[in-house]
Amino acid sequence: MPSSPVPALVRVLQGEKLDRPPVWFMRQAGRCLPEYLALRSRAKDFISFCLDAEAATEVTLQPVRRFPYDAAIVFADILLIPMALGQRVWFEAGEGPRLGPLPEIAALRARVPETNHHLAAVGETVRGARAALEPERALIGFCGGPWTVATYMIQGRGGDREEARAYAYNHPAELEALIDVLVDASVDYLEMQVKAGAQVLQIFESWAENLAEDVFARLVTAPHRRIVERLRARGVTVPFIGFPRGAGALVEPYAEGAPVQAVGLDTQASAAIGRRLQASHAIQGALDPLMLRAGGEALDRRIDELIDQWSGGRHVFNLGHGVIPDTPMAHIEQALKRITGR
Ligand code: 1CP
Repeated sequence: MPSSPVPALVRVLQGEKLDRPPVWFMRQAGRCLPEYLALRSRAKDFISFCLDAEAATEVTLQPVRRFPYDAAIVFADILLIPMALGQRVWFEAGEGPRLGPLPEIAALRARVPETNHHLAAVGETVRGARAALEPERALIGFCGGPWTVATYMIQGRGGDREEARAYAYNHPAELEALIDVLVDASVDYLEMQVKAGAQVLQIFESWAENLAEDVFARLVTAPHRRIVERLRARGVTVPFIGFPRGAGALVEPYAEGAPVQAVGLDTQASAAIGRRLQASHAIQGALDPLMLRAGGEALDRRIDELIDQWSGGRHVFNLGHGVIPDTPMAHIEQALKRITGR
């Protein structure tokens, strides 16, 4: 019986260097696709849309139908975890996420065993997407980094993270306890995604910037290490991508301290830092989403440059942050053609 091919993304994360980097884009599902917006306009609200497995499976698959991406990412959101733990979460149209008051840590902790019960629909989405996806394409599961999720829980919204950083200094014990709860819930949630068919896991630490070195080690690197180690102890073998966006020079101590197989790089990451990381890791990312939106010859030139500068090691082509909602489809097509030749 012929065995199914190992997707290019998984091969690179497991240690192979391929001639062309596999490619996917963060936030490729949802956001900019017209077929997403049509489906989304019929949903009651964003959270119920994420928890409608049939709709979420469809949205997961939409980008790979249109473009030659090497992976699909499950359609969900990092703020489903606070919702599962009992904090109110909703989305204000045109503004972004809003969260109700932060519950007592003990109340959040008591809900951890129920996480997967509340998020069972995401498991179904993963199962449905994996069943429909060609074997050559990988399916990526994800969670938010505990610090990033905590910033939303503390502030009740996005915006600058000053309030969350102030909380970290004013209430260090409470913050550690909150992060512990998020680590525990994320471990259960990621295990569920792998059992349902996720072949790669990414931790989105979108707000890793502006943290002092020791604080970064405690709030970002150590919790990521606990997540990966706990999943390994449960027999989970899939590769991890850690993405500490905004880490700057701290991305190197991060890569040493968090046992991830790939490190996501943001738009400011230099060629040199990427090359140093490639000695021990696969690297992913760095194309500015604004450049993708702008398109034109400069986009092709930058794509060639990124591929060239990191061709000596393991590289997963991606953006340095998510696709911007009003990115023209033609520019995504242009980028993928340049990267894949298709
Ligand atoms: O109205 C809508 O259609 C809602 C827009 C939307 C979408 C499509 C939100 C609200 N979340 C998502 C899906 C989503 N979010 C995915 C799956 C799709 C994909 O990646 O292709 C993923 C992986 C996320 C992850 C996510 N959510 C992050 C980490 C990545 C990043 O962009 O930094 C963060 C920070 C969130 C919070 C969030 N959810 C939604 C918004 C608008 C935001 C950001 C708010 C802010 O800027 O603070």
